[in-house]
Amino acid sequence: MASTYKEAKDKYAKLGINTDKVIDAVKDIPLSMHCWQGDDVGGFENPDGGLTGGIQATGNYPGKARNPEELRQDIQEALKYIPGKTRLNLHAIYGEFGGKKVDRTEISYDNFKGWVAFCKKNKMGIDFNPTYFSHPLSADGFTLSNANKKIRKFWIDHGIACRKIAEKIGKELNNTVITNFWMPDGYKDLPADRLAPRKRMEESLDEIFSVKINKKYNRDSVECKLFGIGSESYVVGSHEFFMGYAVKNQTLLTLDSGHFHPTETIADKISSMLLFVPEILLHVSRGVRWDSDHVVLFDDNTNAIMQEIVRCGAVNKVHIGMDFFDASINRITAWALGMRSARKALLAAMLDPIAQMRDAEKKGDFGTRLALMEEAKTMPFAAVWEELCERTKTKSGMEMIDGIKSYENTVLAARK
Ligand code: RNT
Ligand code: ZN
Repeated sequence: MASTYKEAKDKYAKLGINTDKVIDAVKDIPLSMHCWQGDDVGGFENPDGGLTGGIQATGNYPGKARNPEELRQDIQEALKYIPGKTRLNLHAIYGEFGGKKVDRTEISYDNFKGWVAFCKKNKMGIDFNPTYFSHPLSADGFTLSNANKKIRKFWIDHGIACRKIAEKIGKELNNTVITNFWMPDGYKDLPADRLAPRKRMEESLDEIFSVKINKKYNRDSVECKLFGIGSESYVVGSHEFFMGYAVKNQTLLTLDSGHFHPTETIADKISSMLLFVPEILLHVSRGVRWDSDHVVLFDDNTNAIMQEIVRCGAVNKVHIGMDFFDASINRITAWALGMRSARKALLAAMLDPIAQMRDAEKKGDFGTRLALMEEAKTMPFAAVWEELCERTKTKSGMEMIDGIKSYENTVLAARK
């Protein structure tokens, strides 16, 4: 135990906070790491197919994973630098298809066995996503809300196939998979009919969710969005659409930090939605001027999100997942920094003097409330973070930076 930690521990103790207990608790809160940072949302179905759906990974940093083995190798490397319980978030296009063409309606659990084995070995839970983009049948911009019945049916069947895969994964791991539905459906320019696609989207989802799946092993979530590239004027699955859908059908609701107006933060939405949906899924991301999916940092936005989860007492009801993909930097650095930042923010939120802040609030003493929030920022947080990394045997600081560099110079550099 470092002496700086002992000092920090004493300081926090004066505020009534037991840092040992907090370290113990925070390391067990699962954070879901998205597989798609590792290969720029490419997947293995058609690696040269290109990313569509109005999302974009920009950059061309060398050494990206080209197959499941490389992706797993990179995840394994990233895990050395990521403290605490980590889940793996898979997209349907990351199945292992053995060079065969397996269409999205045909995928099955067997295509994901390799991932299950990997996650068992690493004691990781799995989350899942049907892939409603990067496919010829999503090329006109519409999937579950497509006016063409056959296309709609195709995507409904894909959704059902994914829920079944997720259920089986959950059974195998004796754990609950959260399956997230994000559909890019929308128009670049002003629609003449905003209602009909939304009605079709609702009906398609109803059909997908009418298939009985054991909730112990799979729970479904729906993700809203303001706009995408090429769907600037209209997105079928807007915030109101999916908030309404989730409340009515009691599914989970996914809140992605990049999916709202630029000055709107998802932090303030958590306490409201917790009253009306059973659970929430977060896609923690960092939009720079638009939904650019930059690497998550230990910044005000991430802190505000984690503070809300902790202050709502909702660590068991809010599933925290990452959603960023930067192709312009080392992808393992991206994973490590994003995951570490989220965990840091969670730790910081749990070290806040919440009882004192609430006491001041009750008394109407808002000056003290504000002062406590400001004082908390200069508490010796870094020492507690370092202690958490040490206790979880996580490499940090220069050891992390040098470790990733040497992996880049050896493993990544050999990928040509
Ligand atoms: C897109 C959504 C969605 C995707 C992933 C790859 O804007 O955020 O969650 O990023 O499914
Ligand atoms: Zn997202």
